[in-house]
Amino acid sequence: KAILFNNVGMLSMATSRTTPATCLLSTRLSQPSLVVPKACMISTGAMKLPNEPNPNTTIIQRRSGNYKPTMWDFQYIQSVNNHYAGEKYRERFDELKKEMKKNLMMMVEGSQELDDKLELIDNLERLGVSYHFKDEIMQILRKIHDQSSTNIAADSSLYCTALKFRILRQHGFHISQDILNDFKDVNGNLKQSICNDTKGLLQLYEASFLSTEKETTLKNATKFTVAHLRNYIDNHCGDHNNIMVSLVLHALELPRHWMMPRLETEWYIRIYDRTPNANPVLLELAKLDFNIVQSRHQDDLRILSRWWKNTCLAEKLSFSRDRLVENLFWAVGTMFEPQHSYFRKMITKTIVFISIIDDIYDVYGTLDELELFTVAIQRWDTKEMEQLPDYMRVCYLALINTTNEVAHEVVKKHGINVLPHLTKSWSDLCKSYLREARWYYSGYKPSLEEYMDNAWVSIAVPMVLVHALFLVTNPITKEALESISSYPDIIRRSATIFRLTDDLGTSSDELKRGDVPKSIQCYMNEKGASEEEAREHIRCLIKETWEFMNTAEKESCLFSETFVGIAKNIARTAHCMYLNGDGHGIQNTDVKSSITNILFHPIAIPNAALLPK
Ligand code: 0FV
Ligand code: MN
Ligand code: MN
Ligand code: MN
Ligand code: MN
Repeated sequence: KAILFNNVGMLSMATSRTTPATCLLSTRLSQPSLVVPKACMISTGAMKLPNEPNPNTTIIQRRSGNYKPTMWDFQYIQSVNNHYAGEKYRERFDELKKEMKKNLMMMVEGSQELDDKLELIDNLERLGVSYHFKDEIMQILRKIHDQSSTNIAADSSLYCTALKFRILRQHGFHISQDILNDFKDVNGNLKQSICNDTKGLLQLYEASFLSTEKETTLKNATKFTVAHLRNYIDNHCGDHNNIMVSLVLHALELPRHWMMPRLETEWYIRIYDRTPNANPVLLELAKLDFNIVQSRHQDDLRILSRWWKNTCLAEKLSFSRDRLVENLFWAVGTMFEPQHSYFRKMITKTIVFISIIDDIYDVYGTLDELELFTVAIQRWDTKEMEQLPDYMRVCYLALINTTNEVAHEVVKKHGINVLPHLTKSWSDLCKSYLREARWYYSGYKPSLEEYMDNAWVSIAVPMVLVHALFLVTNPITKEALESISSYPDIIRRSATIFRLTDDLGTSSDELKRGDVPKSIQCYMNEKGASEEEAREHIRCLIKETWEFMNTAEKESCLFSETFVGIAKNIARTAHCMYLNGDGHGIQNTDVKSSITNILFHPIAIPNAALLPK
């Protein structure tokens, strides 16, 4: 039986629904011969379908991602154990934590310098241990905030002012950019006299990324500080022992506000170790906590890898990315604290399905199969499995199982059935995937606006965040439930940042294997711009979207701090994953070493320090 596609391989959803028989054909391997149009035969490395059928069948040529196998196999993952879950470490940790708490409590009423208080809080956050001292930190900050609104210290340094601004704003206190007015000249520009104050400039640089849309002082501060900090690096290059050089280089790569928290911690522990006058209690506490948290992530990973093996998805859909460890890394980037293990496991499973289903749409599936799969997802019914080719069938049922597992958890906890919200988020995602596939097969080149209108959905962040919302929100309010289906601003902005950073990192490879033009290419087509100009434009859009996100955060009271943190952290993890190309699919060495440092290698702690006092 021959199947004829129309010219561009298009088959509308309506057609496939009314005449399912037409669609079935390309997918049934037992069917004798398939006539495949040219559009489906674009191929870099043709692949055969699994369970090769009888020899009369024309094999559909499919594209290939040429993805490498995972770098961490099942046996290795099962053997991973850093031993920091042990009792002796717990006891030592508790001692250190108690001591730190005492210091912080003294600081609430204490007369320490403002710089010292702010610096300690900044270090606690950077070293990844502030989650143990939330109340104490808020008490200290509330005092600082109250004092700063009654007496304005005119002689504060740029360093202290910028640090205070950033920390207070990060914690939701109202603080105006006008606090920086002392550092502006009569024309309203930042004074030239600050341009040799590297420590102050660095803090101002970090503070400037908290800008909302309309805060021009802060926005100008980014440009000003970047120029002067680059200058500083040019004058000190090769000075590897200079901590300030390391700090500036690191900050210029990504500002604090855009950094994945665990990666910042792993990096900063090594810097803090080299810092003269480092607080020894804090340093040991940070190292120990890092390793204890890592051992929890290793527990997550061992459990997930048994689940992953058991799904047989890597084996049955061998064309797709086998990236379990990377997928957990995304989840860790989103929420690392040890108590959120269940969240991480469920989010990792969800991301596993993104990696696979995205590859089905982008690489492996024929357009007919994709139409079918999209309908099946919209209907969300196990009966739909009959219509699907073997490889999709396994994935479809596994997806339904995992999604049901999330819904089951929520109904147990809150008595609310969120399954319709979860399935809608998958349906929206698959529709956006299909739209891209249709563009690809028809050779259509969207404008940047038209592309982005779809691409913030097709990056899958809205789907992930809908799942995340239900997993962390307690109680789930009617307002949150009602607003979620239209994807509020905080979700859209996070998704946009993720999409744009993903395009910067992955589009070169995607175009080589055959894909729709991504944001960079859309802009080039539309404006006749060079690739470098387009990339610069995308980088500006990312900065601008962060400003929108900062505004949305200030204004949004609909969602918990935890959820807003997740939305920001997923974008931050994307910044880190795509900093030097495609860290997720291609497994570049930077991301490999990041993953190794976060998930596998504990930080060395001198043994002596662990002996009970
Ligand atoms: C996207 O890859 C993908 F599958 C990722 C990044 C997995 C993790 C996703 C989230 C945490 C939301 P790819 O670059 O192939 O995506 P596009 O959309 O460009 O095909
Ligand atoms: Mn860095
Ligand atoms: Mn893709
Ligand atoms: Mn895709
Ligand atoms: Mn991509």
